[in-house]
Amino acid sequence: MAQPQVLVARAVPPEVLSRLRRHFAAEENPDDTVYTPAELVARLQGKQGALTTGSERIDAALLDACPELRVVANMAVGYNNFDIAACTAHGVLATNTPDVLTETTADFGFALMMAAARRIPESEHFLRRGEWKKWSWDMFTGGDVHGATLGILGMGRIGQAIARRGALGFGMKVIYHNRSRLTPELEAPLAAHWVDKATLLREADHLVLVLPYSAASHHAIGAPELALMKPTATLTNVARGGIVDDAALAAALRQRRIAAAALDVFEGEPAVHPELLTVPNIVLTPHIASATVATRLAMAELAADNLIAALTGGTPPTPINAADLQRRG
Ligand code: 8YV
Repeated sequence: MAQPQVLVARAVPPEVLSRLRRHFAAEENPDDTVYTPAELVARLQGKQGALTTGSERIDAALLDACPELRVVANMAVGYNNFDIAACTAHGVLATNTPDVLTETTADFGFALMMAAARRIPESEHFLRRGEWKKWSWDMFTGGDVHGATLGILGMGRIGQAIARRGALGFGMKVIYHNRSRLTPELEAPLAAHWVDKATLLREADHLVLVLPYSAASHHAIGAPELALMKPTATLTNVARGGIVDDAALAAALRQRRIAAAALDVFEGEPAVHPELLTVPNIVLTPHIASATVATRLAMAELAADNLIAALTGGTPPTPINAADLQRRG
């Protein structure tokens, strides 16, 4: 029987590619080109599966044009690049890569928050520019992290992992806002308190965003929300671009409405709002919160596990819409 055909839409670790080649006729992308929607449609012709990343949008128009597609395996936990309702309507299974990146992403979120609070990149730039001529008592004084109030917007797996670092490692008070409250068993070891969003904004010394992007979370942090925050507070986003209104954030940082920010994700990335590039009190990284060698490999392996299982009669380990597909019949 002919092997299923799949598109590996972006470059992945070579060992994962070798594994995929054992199961599939796999079209690769060794140059790691980001395909336009039209190129993606063209390359998906005759393919039953695709391994995608956040840069490939899978929507109704693409699915209409690729009728043989049966599974899209995202190498990411976030899947706002997928129209899940459209996938289900087209009978396409969508999968993602939860859990394997939780602790790595939490490490990075915490590191970004600390870098913003303690002004690490800002002071490093000053040193590299040769501006360090003498020590002064208030040179690059920032805000303490230990003992401060950590605010988390979006208390899923990664939010809880960041809360653990804050509560258990740094003696922070943890408050959070989420659609649903954690169970008392999950809240208790962190002494975490659910608060409404306005209270979270008002009380957090360090606010970290870890919620999924959707129409509902678009610009969840804009000028009105920034206006509620303490002038000494920091804001960190390791979730998705578009959750923060980048123009409003740049203005708030310039006016010192808040002390500092740290962003790993941007509206319209890889483009970055030009104002963010010129404010000093911000840490900017190119969407690398999950980027350790071990975790990127684990993500690619899990995406491959999903693709292989879906197209060879197995049970994909981390489906997104399997129950919806079953209901659809
Ligand atoms: C990915 C991420 O690196 O998993 C996610 O949701 O944001 C990152 O870990 C990125 O989306 C590439 O697919």
